[in-house]
Amino acid sequence: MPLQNQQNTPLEKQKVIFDHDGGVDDLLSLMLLLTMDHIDLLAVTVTPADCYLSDATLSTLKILSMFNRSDVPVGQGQLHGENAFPADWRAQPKICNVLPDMLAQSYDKKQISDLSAEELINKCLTEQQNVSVLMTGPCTNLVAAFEKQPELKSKIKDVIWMGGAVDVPGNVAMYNHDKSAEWNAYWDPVASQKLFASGLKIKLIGLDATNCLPVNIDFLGQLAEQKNYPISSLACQFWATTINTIPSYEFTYFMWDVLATSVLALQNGEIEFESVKLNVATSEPNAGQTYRDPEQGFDIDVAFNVDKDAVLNYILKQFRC
Ligand code: AGV
Ligand code: CA
Repeated sequence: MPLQNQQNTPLEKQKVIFDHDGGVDDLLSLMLLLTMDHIDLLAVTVTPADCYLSDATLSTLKILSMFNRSDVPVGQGQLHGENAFPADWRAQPKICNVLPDMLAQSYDKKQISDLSAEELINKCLTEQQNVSVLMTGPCTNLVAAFEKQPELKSKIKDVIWMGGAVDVPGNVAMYNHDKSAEWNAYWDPVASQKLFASGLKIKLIGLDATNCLPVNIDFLGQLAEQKNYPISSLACQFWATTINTIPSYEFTYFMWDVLATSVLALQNGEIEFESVKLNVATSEPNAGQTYRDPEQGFDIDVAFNVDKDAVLNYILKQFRC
């Protein structure tokens, strides 16, 4: 049944293109997105950043099948940013594909589009309007898409991006870096800068917002209590694979992407945004840093305050399926 508003006329669903980079929390984000009744998912595209493309594609296909969404095309990104993710991080989500529920899950390879990620994004934008783009990895695919067809920018309602760190330290620890950048922004700093300069309406969910949501055992305990719901059980297992990185700060796994995904549903002040003039550095020692630049910066809506309990309760509710 279509959603209804109070006048009983059908309410249009929010159209979304989801670009992710295959990490454990990217996969959890796809699951969360697929639980949202008010979302019309047009396509999923993969950035080969914090993952290997084949693993991330397989996980994506299996999760879509689990939710009976064999209609959603999957676009494989072939573009690579300047600063590769550590290989052991890229390999980490492989484990998701061999958890029993994922091993047993059938999938349909025919969902893989012949188009590249950026071409698939542009195809969707050509056919639709008022589209939200959710990105939980680097922004390379979207930037390539609008560089090819700038006229399609007008079809984008907003861009929700997990990326950046404004008033808090970053999470990049490299020999030629001063630790001021977040990884998604650092992977392809030039694309990050182009995204900010694009004129698109950008909602940035950076480390300022995500730092309050480390993966937490109490929360996993609550999720485990509802493990009779298959999706709660699987989500619990996915998060369990991230837990051996606790407790050192650099290696703590946060609910980065899941928070960004929640923005599509929690729009009553649970996640507070502030407009800030921001820019992106493109060379060392601070490549990818998203810094305040009152003179030449671009207006970006940055998430700062998060009602953590509201987010966690929302996730618990959605995963009861
Ligand atoms: O910087 C956060 C982004 C998110 O999109 N990613 C992981 C999330 O999917 C990179 C990242 C930062 N620290 C990490 C990361 C870690 N300890 N393990 C894996 N990836
Ligand atoms: Ca990610």
